[in-house]
Amino acid sequence: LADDGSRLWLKYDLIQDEAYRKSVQKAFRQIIVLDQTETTQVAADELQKALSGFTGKTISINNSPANKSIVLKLGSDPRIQKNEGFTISSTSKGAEIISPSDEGLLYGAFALIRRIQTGQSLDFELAESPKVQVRMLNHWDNANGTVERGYAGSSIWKWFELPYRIDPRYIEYARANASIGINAASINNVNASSRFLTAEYLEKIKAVADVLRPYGIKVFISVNFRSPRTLGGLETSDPLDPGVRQWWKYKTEEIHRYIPDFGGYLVKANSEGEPGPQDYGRTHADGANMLADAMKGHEGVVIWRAFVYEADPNGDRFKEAFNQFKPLDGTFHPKVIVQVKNGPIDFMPREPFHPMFGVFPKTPLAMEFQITQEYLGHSTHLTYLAPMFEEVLDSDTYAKGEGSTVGKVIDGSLNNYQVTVMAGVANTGSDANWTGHPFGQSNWYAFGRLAWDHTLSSEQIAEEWTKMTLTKKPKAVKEVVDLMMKSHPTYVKYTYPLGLAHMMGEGHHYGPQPWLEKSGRPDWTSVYYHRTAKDGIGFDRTGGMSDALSLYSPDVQKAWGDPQTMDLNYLLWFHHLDWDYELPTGKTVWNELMTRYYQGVDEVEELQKQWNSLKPYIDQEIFENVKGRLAIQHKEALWWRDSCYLYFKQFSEKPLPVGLEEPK
Ligand code: GCW
Repeated sequence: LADDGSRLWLKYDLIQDEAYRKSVQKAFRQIIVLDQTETTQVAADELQKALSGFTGKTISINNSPANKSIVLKLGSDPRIQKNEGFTISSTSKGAEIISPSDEGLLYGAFALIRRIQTGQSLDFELAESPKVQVRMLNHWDNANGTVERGYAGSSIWKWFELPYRIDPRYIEYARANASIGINAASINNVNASSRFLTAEYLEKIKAVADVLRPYGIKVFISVNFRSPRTLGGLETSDPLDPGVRQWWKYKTEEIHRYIPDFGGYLVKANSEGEPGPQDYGRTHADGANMLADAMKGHEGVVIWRAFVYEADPNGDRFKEAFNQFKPLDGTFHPKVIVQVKNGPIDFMPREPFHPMFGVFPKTPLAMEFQITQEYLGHSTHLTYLAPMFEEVLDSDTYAKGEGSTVGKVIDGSLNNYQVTVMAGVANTGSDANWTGHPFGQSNWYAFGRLAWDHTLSSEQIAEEWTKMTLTKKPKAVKEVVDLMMKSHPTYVKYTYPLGLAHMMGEGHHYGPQPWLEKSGRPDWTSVYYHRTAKDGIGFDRTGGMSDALSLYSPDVQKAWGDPQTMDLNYLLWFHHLDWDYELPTGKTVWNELMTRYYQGVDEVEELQKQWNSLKPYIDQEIFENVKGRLAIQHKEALWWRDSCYLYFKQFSEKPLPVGLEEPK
């Protein structure tokens, strides 16, 4: 036994349960493709690979109808709501997959494979359609092969080899994404180099696009707003300048000569030093609309990020994006989508949902999640992110009354958006197992599943992934799922309990640095966020200097406005409280805070024990890999706990609650 994890969840090993294996073998003797396209061929090949692996018998692919087969057929069904949807009718005597598109057939094929791989009954009817149209990975991969906030090696894109050599991993990447319904990839960092728009790089990107196309994946490019100057030799990049507009028009046409089905542009502008329309006194809408105009006549879209803020020491970064973008709602070109991070600051371990989600009826908003664990322990700490994604998607904005969840904003149903997008910042890298931490794979998997259907439960996704990736033994599956479900709350406890945020080490964003007082910008320090003082802790956003809570609907304000009734996980995001303030738990703020830090460490110890008990059921290499990382996690949970305790104690001047031991 030695599994390097390179196959991800696509493990088509012989089914161990003999009776089940025989029934699969009997039901599916061949694969029939009635409509031959590159994509249906990919679907058939995948089914062949999977079923041959599951049964130990080679399954053939044919094109004339026969009994006991899996039939892939283009067609319609009233239960299919979207082009990429599909139905599967399966019995012990064969299955039929129907979709109006060949991509839908591919997704249907993977759905059938998933059913078998997770050992479910072969007698079923299934009808699925994706809830969101563009389900996308955002790579923060640079032209020099490094990955910004990447913790699993270097970029998977071998720019120096492309377009001449196609790394076989591109195909594995495409398979993995297609298997979870991801249909778009923005291949380079949003801190974008103009180089990606040169003919030299467009040729390389074309080669990648050609590999991904049969798997239903469209390529997007992140663009640098200053490109007309850096590449085109123009004197300005002003979006209202006719020469600049012409330049983007020509560039967009050129891209389409390489990639006719180009997905579109992703733009980070006037954010963290990146150039943008504001450099010329123009608005985000001016910039985005210019690019959308350049896209005229093509299917591509412009995804414009809302991750902007200003360094005002007396302001509140929480409100910046809202303030800059809210007045622009209704002024964007129909091809523009505004991409918003899940929370108002920056992918902190737990943030309240971004207030923009409640107030953008006229411009489609995209969700941006971070799959890579920038603030969540990189690839060292075991943190299953789906419960956090779920918490955001299920949050109620109350924009149109109760039930106006963020999920319904994103899928377009609340405001009738014409284009819908969910993006995740990728955690892929050149490591053999793609994500560094073996459980990092589950975050990639879960993101794709939730982008397809945000109503799936994080627990159900964990169970699927575990059965496909780690073990099928019911007892062990239960333990692994339990461990995964506990992991995010545990991480939050030993790092940022009670709604603390932004206390990580400067630059690398890994360990604790709550004492950080000076940085390149006032809102990059720690003290700006936790506001610790002799009189207490937390950022008061209920009025006064920051009334950020007022950006939410009255119902949300009510829910989060009162420390006695609110979800304590968001407490210090909105309230500055006296150390002795008594919480509804019966503990003071100080005692509750310390109790959570200590619980966090204890819970890591429990995770370690739980993982150790799984040894007989998990591949040895994966087992040892996770075990080693958990040991580091334990050491670093202590580091977080102890340094935060010692730091806060200087202000609270209080002892640890009874029963908790001083750090060694
Ligand atoms: O989270 C911060 C990161 C930056 C990143 C930026 C962004 C790509 O620290 O590395 O830049 O967000 O999302 O633009």
